[in-house]
Amino acid sequence: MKAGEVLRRQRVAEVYQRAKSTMKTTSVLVGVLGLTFGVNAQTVFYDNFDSYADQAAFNAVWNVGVAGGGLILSTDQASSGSQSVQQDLTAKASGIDITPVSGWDGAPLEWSFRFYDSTQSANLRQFATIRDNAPALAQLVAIGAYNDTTLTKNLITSEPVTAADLNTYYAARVAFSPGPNWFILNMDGVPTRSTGWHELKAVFSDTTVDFYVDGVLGMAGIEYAAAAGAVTFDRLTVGSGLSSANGAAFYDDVKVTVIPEPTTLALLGLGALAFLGRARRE
Ligand SMILES: [Ca+2]
Ligand SMILES: [Ca+2]
Repeated sequence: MKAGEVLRRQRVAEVYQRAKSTMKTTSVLVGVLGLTFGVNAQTVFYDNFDSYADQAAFNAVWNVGVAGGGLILSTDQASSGSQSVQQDLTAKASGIDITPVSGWDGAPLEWSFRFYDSTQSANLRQFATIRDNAPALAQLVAIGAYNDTTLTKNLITSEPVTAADLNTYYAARVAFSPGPNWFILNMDGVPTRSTGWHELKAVFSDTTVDFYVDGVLGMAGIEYAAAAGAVTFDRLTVGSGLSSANGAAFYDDVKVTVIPEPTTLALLGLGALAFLGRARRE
């Protein structure tokens, strides 16, 4: 179980105990627990690329920030259904504007996608991004495979990053201040690169972002915003827009969700209980 999940469950247990000691009605407790356990992530955006009848249909939807004609709708690989999108060896990218959304401590913003890594024997330039693009590009966060060995952002060891490191670990970028630009996702226990599908994910709180590879923390607590709500993400892109002469990649299941934390939900639940209690007395 992930540390965050353990913490979450502990909080749920605490809230339950608090509610149990103060509330008398069983049905009310059920209501609190329903709120705590039953309310799931709010999906802001999801695309599995399975609904597009053809390339033109995909191009019509992912039609902003397009480079090199956009990604290729493909049935060669798929994490879900039968289709994904591919960036081949040439510079390609496809973007879509989404409902502007921010990450908060009480309701973290999760952005994830499935990434098909084709080779680790040579460096790739294959990644996806989430951007605060409007009214002007103010933040750009990327995750994927990168080949810039001039990046000196091994945030754990402070040692220079080598080509071998970049073949071993996925990389991420927080491009604008207060971010550190590119760095590698090499915390202990993080899955290393391998051929096949991987889930790459960023979880944004008020001012920091955590990165996950296949659900395992790859780098934690990277600053991305000067203050809570300062960054509002409004655009997603798949494909690096850079040539990737050493390997192609596929992208699938691009998702943006807001995850209300149990404490937030429990507070909402307790608020509702207080209201109910008052209503009953009156
Ligand atoms: Ca799919
Ligand atoms: Ca914005």
